[in-house]
Amino acid sequence: MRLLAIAALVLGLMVPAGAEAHDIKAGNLMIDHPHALALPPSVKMGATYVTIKNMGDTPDRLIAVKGDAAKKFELHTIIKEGDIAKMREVEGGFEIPAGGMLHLKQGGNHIMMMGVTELLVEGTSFPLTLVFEKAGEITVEVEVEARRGGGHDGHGKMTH
Ligand SMILES: [Cu+2]
Repeated sequence: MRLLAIAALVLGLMVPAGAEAHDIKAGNLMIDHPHALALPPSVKMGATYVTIKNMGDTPDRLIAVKGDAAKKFELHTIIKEGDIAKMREVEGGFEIPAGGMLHLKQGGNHIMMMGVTELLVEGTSFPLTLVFEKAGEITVEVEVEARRGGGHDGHGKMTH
């Protein structure tokens, strides 16, 4: 048992304490690990990431995001123009396929926060309402996490 635990630790498979409370189930959707990256107070643009699993047999869509932590939330994707990666708002939101998942992550699809109104400090959290085409509105608590890799996650280098 001990060996197994160590192996799991080495492989990064250990689930941190409290992780279960972090998963929110709403109808057929499982909302996993909503998180935002900490920002210096002078930075007013941020991003939130989340993984949404659809355990149902019909697709759903994340069509909008609402909250008080920023003046405006947009659903962004990244397009490549030559060597330059640019962020674009997606029309009609993101699909969550039946039996599949939507994985918003650094360097990929994300929830853009324009005009951040809250201080995003590591260890704090803020409520965010995800609006789904079928499942309706689901409010989750977004945890603010430290920026890894010295902030070179690619997001800051992108232009709108
Ligand atoms: Cu963006």
